[in-house]
Amino acid sequence: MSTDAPILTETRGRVGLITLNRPQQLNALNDALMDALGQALLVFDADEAIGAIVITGSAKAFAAGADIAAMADWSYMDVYRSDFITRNWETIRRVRKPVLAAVAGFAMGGGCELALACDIIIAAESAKFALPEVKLAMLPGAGGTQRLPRAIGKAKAMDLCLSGRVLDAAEADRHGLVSRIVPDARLIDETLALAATLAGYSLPALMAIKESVNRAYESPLSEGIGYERRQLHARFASEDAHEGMRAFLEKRKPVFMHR
Ligand code: CO8
Repeated sequence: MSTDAPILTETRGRVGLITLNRPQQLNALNDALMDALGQALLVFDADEAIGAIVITGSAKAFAAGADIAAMADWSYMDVYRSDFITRNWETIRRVRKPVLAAVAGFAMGGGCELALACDIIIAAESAKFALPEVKLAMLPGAGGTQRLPRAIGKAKAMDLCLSGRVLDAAEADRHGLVSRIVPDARLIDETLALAATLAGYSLPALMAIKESVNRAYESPLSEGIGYERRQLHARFASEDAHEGMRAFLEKRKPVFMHR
């Protein structure tokens, strides 16, 4: 792939790594980038040799939001007819393998929303999260008004969405927006190491856990518990689950066949 492509992809063992690559525009998320990102996610998701996916940006910006220059002249009819956001941003919701965001620098607007759509966010100490759309008289319309309250509660979400203020990594960690904070120099290595650990587990188990946690996010507790129980019962149909339990009892490392 050429180095002026909007994203770069590579594999590290069983981990697929996607790097957003518009550094001059602080990785502003235009259609070309979001189309390419969706495509890369689907390719890694379908690849038997990949168990987890990492999305990252540059040292200065994970992504500074949707591309304001691209959007400035669009009309209602343009975005309605083209199904803006739904058409390509939501591809990430179809990915069944774990997706980790490695965030350094700005994660603003759509950049913050992209991170929120990932399963795990690892933040560098430099990470800065904000939903500043209100300052443009827009709204966080790529999932921000829905995922942020579920992630950090209504009070904080209202504060951030209505004020557009910036949350530093420490505050983001305190409120449960991110999974953990690491020094900037360790961001990629630590995220890849975590992704490699996940990718070493049984893939069907990872997918069932991801589906179940997402169900908790989207349904009442009683429905979520019922769904989780069915997923648990289904684990007993998995060769890997029996291998995992046998290996524990035999005090050895399990050998997973991803079945
Ligand atoms: N879109 C397009 N270009 C951008 C964007 C963006 N979101 N962010 C930065 N850039 C460009 C700048 O225009 C600048 O370009 P140039 O060098 O040609 O002037 C270059 O990137 C570097 O940016 P700055 O000079 O501004 O860098 P600073 O370090 O001074 O500031 C900031 C960094 C604070 C991140 C600043 O760039 C900024 O405020 N950016 C905009 C942040 C923002 O408002 N994001 C939200 C966008 S709207 C959105 O994401 C909505 C998604 C939801 C669905 C869509 C509905 C709107």
